[in-house]
Amino acid sequence: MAEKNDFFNSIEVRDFTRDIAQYNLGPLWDAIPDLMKKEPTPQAEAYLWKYDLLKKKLVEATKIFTPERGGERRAIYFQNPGLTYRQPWGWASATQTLYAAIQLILPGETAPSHRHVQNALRYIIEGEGAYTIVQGQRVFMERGDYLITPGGLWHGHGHPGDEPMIWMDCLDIPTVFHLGGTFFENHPDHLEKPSVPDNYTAQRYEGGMVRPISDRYPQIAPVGAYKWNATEAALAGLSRFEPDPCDGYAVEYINPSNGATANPTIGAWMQKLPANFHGKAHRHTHSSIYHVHEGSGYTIINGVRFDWEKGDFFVVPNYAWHEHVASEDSYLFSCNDLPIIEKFNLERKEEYEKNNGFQTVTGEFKALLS
Ligand code: GTQ
Repeated sequence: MAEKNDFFNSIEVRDFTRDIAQYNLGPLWDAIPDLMKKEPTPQAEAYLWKYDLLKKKLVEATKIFTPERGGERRAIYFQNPGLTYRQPWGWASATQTLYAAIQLILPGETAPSHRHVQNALRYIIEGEGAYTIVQGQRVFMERGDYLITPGGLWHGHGHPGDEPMIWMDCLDIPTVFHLGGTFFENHPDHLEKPSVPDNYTAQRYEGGMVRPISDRYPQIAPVGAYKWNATEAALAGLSRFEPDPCDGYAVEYINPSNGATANPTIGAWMQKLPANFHGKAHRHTHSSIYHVHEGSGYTIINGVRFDWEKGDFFVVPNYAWHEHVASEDSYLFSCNDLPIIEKFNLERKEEYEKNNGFQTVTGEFKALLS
């Protein structure tokens, strides 16, 4: 080892490194341990945002941002503190691969229709009466619904109702940025006009387990909205049996015409953790962003305890040990980059062996309060 350090520290080697740097070149022998780590060491950090703070900032944003003035969506994104390398505004990443945000629309407002190659999903948190219009279909949103807008589809939002609505967005923006593949276009009309009946796809799939014969061949988005009632019923059925030791009772939203994840690049789950559930710790290559639909508890991430309650958001970075504990019956919505990770054949999983599968708590995360 001493010999290796002598080599790296030698004047000859340092001078050479400096010399080639002027030509925008670099030495592999210096860089390889950083370029190819033994296992994932993400720059994204485990982090948690309290709902009280998020809601307060969204309400403040209604004072400074209006669709007339801003021409866009009123969304505030989660900036992972480990991924701020494009300062001052950061690089809009919650995990290495995924962007997530919280969006508020007031009655009477519209968010203009546009389309982009990035895949998007929404999870509805509060309020009712607003719709998103995707490829000519108005999809009315209610708390607990999961919606998808796969890449390339026109989408805008409108709100004929009478109370503010809040939802979560998640998109593969950082992935598309790194792949250098972004394309974006505004719709020629401010808000696309309906061309099919309201809530068309959810009605076509109302039964859940059967598909219309016309969907025998895979469609991009045969279902636009996965209604809360159906998800809750699926979890009620599942919870009559033994829970998964790490994840309790969990279901994944899928595309019923091909069995793949509902959104091509972003996976999404709803999981139910019964009161006093204490899941075992595990880790996996993919990363996840969680939103607490209901309940309270905590998640230990790499030894640090993150307490959560209804509305909060938290990030489990790649390959971080994590275990969930519920104080009361809880529902966690989460989305993840597993489909991206799988396309590169990178998914690996490990169960925590020590201490019967439970981590030792070494610290507590102090969330920023409003
Ligand atoms: O509502 O269509 O947070 O296109 C980011 C990009 C929301 C949306 C975001 C978007 C949207």
